[in-house]
Amino acid sequence: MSKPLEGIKIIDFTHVQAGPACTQLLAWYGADVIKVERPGAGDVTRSQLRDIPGVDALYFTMLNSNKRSLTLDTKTPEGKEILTKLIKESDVLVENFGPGALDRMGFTWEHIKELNPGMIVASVKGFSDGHHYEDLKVYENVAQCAGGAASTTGFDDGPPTVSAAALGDSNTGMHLAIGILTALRARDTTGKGQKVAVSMQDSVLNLCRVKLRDQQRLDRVGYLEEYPQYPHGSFSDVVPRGGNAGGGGQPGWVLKCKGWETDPNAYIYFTIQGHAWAPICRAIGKEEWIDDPAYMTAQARQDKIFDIFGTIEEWLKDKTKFEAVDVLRKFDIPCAPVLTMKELANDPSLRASGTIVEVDHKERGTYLTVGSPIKFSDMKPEIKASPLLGEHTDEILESMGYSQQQIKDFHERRVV
Ligand code: CAO
Repeated sequence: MSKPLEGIKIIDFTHVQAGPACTQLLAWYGADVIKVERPGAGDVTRSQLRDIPGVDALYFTMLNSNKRSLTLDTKTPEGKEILTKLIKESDVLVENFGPGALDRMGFTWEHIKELNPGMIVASVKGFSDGHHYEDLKVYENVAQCAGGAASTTGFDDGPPTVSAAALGDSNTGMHLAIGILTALRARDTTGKGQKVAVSMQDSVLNLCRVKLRDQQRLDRVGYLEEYPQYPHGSFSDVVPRGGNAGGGGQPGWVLKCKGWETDPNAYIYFTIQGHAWAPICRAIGKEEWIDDPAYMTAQARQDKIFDIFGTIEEWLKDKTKFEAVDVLRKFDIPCAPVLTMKELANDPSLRASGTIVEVDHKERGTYLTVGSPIKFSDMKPEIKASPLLGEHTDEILESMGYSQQQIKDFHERRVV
């Protein structure tokens, strides 16, 4: 089956998570992604948090599938020459080095544009160009703190908290992928490439959009009715941490189910959707609340919302999280069990849809990874193993016209 991005050649100068997540996505959909790595070392994640000695770590294998690996020391004159040639014959260069590293290597945007006017140069940085922190190096949690996620996550009586979801890394990579595809579409009509830049701070903030909404509401009215602080607690002048409250117009919370005393994940998320009030009352056996003026409107329920959650927890006491959801789904109530990574890894629906996939790797055997979360009616992305360090160096150099002797010399001089 041909893939939509077949024919797009990408120089993948990315490392760690933000950049690799972007190029992996493009590789799944058919782009030829050539991961350029330093000879002998490669992406630092190859050796970070290893579970099998001497074998590429899962951190690497789960973010670099479907790519080819070319080792190249781009600080040597011959390495620069090879990179120059590669730039001339590629469509996109993606990088997430620290600020200024590509320029220091001698490959400024102006120079790349001269070499290949159609080239799209896509970058991830911690902060945007011109930002007063533009010189900072940034990792995931740094971005979550700088982008507003940490100050608004967690509980009111605890410190700012980061999320396990990679809001700074993979999320930024996804934004960059959209930027690259947009620039490719623009090039179809103009013939010209362009520079695409995404900062981790901006990408986190984009996902924290509703918290900026809340800041403005707070500025105007002094309270936020969907937060647990309302109506019994107090508000300062900044958006507080809302615990597990729902972020929209429906109150929600994480509720205990049977076994919570020993199982830290025996919980469901329960949402009190306004128009589902009657079904909720029927589901939990509180029909008398349906027409009770003290309960029948969202406003009336507001000051006793945690008592209502307490009553629902009483009802949940003899039900596992799965049994509870099986009852509640019949009443059309938005809810879900709190699922562990172990449960997700073994979920038959996720296996069937290709969201959790098993991949064969030359050195580690089989491992699990997250496949494409985007589903297409005309394409089923095939998830292939990540490349070994330099696995495709010779074949890539050969295809660029280098002779066997030249390739041998490059190896001897550690250029590749
Ligand atoms: N050949 C020769 N040199 C190479 C090379 C190659 N193939 N690939 C990389 N290098 C060099 C670069 O030229 C650079 O050298 P100089 O600093 O001397 O110019 C160096 O290796 C890489 O520097 P770096 O700043 O990218 O690496 P770091 O480990 O110090 O920092 C990170 C890592 C992630 C903090 C930094 O890259 C960064 O801030 N990136 C932007 C934000 C980002 O993407 N962060 C997300 C990371 S995922 O959590």
